[in-house]
Amino acid sequence: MVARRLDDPVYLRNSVSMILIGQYDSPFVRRVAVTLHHYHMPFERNALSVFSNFKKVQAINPLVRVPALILETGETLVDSSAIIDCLDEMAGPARALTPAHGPLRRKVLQAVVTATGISEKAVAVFFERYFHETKSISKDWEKRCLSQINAGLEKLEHDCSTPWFFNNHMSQADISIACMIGHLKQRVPEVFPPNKYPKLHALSLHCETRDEFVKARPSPDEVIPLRA
Ligand SMILES: N[C@@H](CCC(=O)N[C@@H](CS)C(=O)NCC(=O)O)C(=O)O
Repeated sequence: MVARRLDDPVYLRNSVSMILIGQYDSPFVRRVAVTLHHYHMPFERNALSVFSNFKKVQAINPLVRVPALILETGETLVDSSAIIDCLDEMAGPARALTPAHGPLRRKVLQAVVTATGISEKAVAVFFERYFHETKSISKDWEKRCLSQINAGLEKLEHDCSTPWFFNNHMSQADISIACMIGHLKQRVPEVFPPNKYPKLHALSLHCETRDEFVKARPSPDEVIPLRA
């Protein structure tokens, strides 16, 4: 069984390909997976859950957060930005989805941090709702997070070009934004009525038909376990 092999420390040490840890319902794990597929870099995946597999994830990342990527050398990388930085370096400057230098690098990175910032706020809203009874949810905190998400989406909608976020160049901005939107639709759907953000909606549809996105779609079992 693949899942058992991937839990075996001996197998992990001797693995010949990279191993991505985490479920695709996380926008951070998914953007790493889409990037790996885009670069045609072979990898295996261990879809550990930060909830139901707490101890196993903690053995890989003390913070119990995903994604983590175990390299062929056995080295473990955590945090999607640090992982993608490494993948860009492996892909080389000609193929890298984040330009190596100059104004476009700054623009791509700024769009990416807005997208990942929105995802962080969406995770915060989701956890606030998930871990509290309705009467105990902090309405002030929820309202603050939702307003931050809305402002971030408005900024991205304003800056969004076509067919890619930056005209004719597919970049890490497109991947991070599309993964962020996919996660919003799943977890906080009320913040993304498609007609409110037509350019982002079109970008998301454009991305989601591509092979690298289809290969990294969350399967129905990649969901947070229900509360007892
Ligand atoms: N900055 C991190 C964020 C990762 C993150 O927040 N991952 C979530 C899953 S969507 C997680 O593991 N949460 C568990 C926790 O923080 O307890 C990254 O880009 O990788």
